[in-house]
Amino acid sequence: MELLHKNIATYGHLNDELFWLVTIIIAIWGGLAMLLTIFFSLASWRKEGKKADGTLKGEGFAQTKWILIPVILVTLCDAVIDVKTAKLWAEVKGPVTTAKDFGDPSAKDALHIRVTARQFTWSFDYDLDGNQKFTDDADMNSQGILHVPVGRNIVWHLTSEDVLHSFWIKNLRMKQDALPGRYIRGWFKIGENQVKGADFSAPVNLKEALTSPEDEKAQVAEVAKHLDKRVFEIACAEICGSSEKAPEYKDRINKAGDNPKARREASRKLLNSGHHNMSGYMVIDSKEGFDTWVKSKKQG
Ligand SMILES: [Cu+2]
Repeated sequence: MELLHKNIATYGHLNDELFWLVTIIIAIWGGLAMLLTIFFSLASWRKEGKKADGTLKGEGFAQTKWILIPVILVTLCDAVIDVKTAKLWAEVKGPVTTAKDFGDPSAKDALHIRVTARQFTWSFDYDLDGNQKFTDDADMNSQGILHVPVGRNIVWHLTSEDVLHSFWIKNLRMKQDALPGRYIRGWFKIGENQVKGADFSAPVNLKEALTSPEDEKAQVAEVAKHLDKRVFEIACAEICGSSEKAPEYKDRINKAGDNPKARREASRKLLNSGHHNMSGYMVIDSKEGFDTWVKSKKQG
């Protein structure tokens, strides 16, 4: 059984190793402190005929060693965590913060994608001609569904059009707040090893707009078929705030009175007017599959 969500990013293992290292260190020290507290509480239980040794002032090494030795050991553990954290940070943030043009020479063929969050949806602009302008004739947009090719460096430029949002793809071990008026860059690469066993022979057909109950049904079935193999969830991890239309929907619920259909419809609209409803999907394609998807989308 996998305890963590499946990792598909090439740098993801560094994140997971750090997670387990911190968890184990805390478990050992926390468990030890707990056991010693219980042990000493029981060992110094009041006994018939045995008197207390008097008040301990804690000045001698016999007492201070209980503080000094753990402090030194815990600090050493911290140092190991810090070194591993620095390595992870350099891997995840280094390529997009130290060089203007995604410095890693192997990243020349990086695909740049502008990710725009708005109440309440994700919008993806693909820079297909490589000039990082996103809106040229050659470029392309998709709503809610992000297609990425396997084995290629993807650089995302994240922004928000209205409020704070939080771009979260758990399988990429990546979560980043989106701020209005600011572009925050990050990158990832989905390694062939990470999606080993996924079937790339046929395209995954997810629709950007669902206009009928049949559409919704087909979408759910297609997602279920490929989830955690070629399809991965995109969520907004921002929780506060709701649509400016929320008061209107609340008002409609109140006015619906005994009309169950109107009530249900307004309730549903209210429920869907929050960040939690910004779910989207990332579809992994083979390199050729991605080109085919671009072509078919351009042809409409
Ligand atoms: Cu949001």
